Amino acid sequence: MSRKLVCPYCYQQFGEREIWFRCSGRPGPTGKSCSSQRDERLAKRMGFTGQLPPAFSADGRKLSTVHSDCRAETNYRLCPECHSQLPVHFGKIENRLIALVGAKESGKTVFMTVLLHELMHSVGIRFDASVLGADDETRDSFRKRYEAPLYDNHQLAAPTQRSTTPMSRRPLVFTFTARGRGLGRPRQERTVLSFFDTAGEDLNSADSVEQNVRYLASAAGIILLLDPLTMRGARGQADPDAPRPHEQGLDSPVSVLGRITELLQRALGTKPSQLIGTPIAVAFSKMDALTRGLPEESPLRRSQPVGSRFDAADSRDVHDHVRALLDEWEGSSIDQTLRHNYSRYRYFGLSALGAAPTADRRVATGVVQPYRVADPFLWLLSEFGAIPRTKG
Ligand SMILES: Nc1nc2c(ncn2[C@@H]2O[C@H](COP(=O)(O)OP(=O)(O)O)[C@@H](O)[C@H]2O)c(=O)[nH]1
Ligand SMILES: [Mg+2]
Ligand SMILES: [Zn+2]
Ligand SMILES: [Zn+2]
Repeated sequence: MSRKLVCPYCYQQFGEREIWFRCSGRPGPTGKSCSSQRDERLAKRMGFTGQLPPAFSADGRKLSTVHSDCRAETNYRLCPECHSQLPVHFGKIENRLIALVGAKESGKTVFMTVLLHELMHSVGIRFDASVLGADDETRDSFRKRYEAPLYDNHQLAAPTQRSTTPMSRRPLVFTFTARGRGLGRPRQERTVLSFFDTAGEDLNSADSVEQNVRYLASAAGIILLLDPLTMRGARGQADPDAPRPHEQGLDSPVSVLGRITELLQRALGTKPSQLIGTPIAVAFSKMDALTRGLPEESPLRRSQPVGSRFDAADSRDVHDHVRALLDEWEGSSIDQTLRHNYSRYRYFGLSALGAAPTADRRVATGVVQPYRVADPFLWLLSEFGAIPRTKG
């Protein structure tokens, strides 16, 4: 059995047996220890140039092995491709990568920050789940570069730069652990989350398309974030006070979806007659700018679900409502594209900030008040059976 695993850092697929190890660097039984050096592979692929004990291949199905040079035991397991250290129990537990994609300025960075913050706090409590950064770099960089600026300084990050340097290509990797939906004994379901904070235009330039293709092809689920304020029909209905995205240079949701669909078909080798099987959550961001124009009874004005199961009926209501809105927003071709190319898709409407930011990119009220920000993610998890859902 050579089950295909996917590295959450470089998205390369490999069999469990192929997993590498890194020497612990501690002295072995004879007192000999290996010295640290730069790992060229890690430097090239992930931009990490620090000194580390040597990497070597061994039987990757084992959780630990002995390094033949120093005879010391090690349990640092590595991706054979990029030499990143793999999360604990990698290969022994389900690893489901969730890919987040969307055009530039669609709200990906803010969404990812608020989603993870919510998962670590209120949504985590709701599902009795825990979310942890899988490595030091993720823990450090999430806190410093994403969470603190938004939650402590109430400042939105500058637009994500195109990932030209390898370091900025390193995704943030988290493990999400919750009690699964299994019929018998409750079991812990673990999901590895890998967020590659793409700059939207990366999906255009040829050099970075390759990593994006692997990212999409390896994903167990996709969250596609679309900015309704870039749609002509929706702009007319938006709050006059809400800052509008600049009109030039931004891709319309229809063309973003079209390009993602092509990339996916190519990456997965989908035949013309086949539908793409990867579940895709099509989420409209910045809904705070449109709420006032929605009818009173709109499910997007309801308070968000709070139960300890994914609310399937509520999600259906939102899906149907958004589909109806697409007609008004002049986005019917989005629905056509999804219907003709995907076997599982679901619409969402959400707001990561809960209100429009100020013109100088600050959180208007000083408090981040997300609305339905976790719904797309919870839907995907419920599709995988990793969290329970209500009968809907
Ligand atoms: N009204 C509103 N605007 C938002 C929200 N989230 C993001 N934005 C706006 O969208 C801009 C781009 O967001 P960002 O996350 O940097 O987009 P990215 O380029 O896709 O990573 C931000 O500077 C905000 O002005 C939201 O929840 N509501
Ligand atoms: Mg960004
Ligand atoms: Zn890797
Ligand atoms: Zn060694």
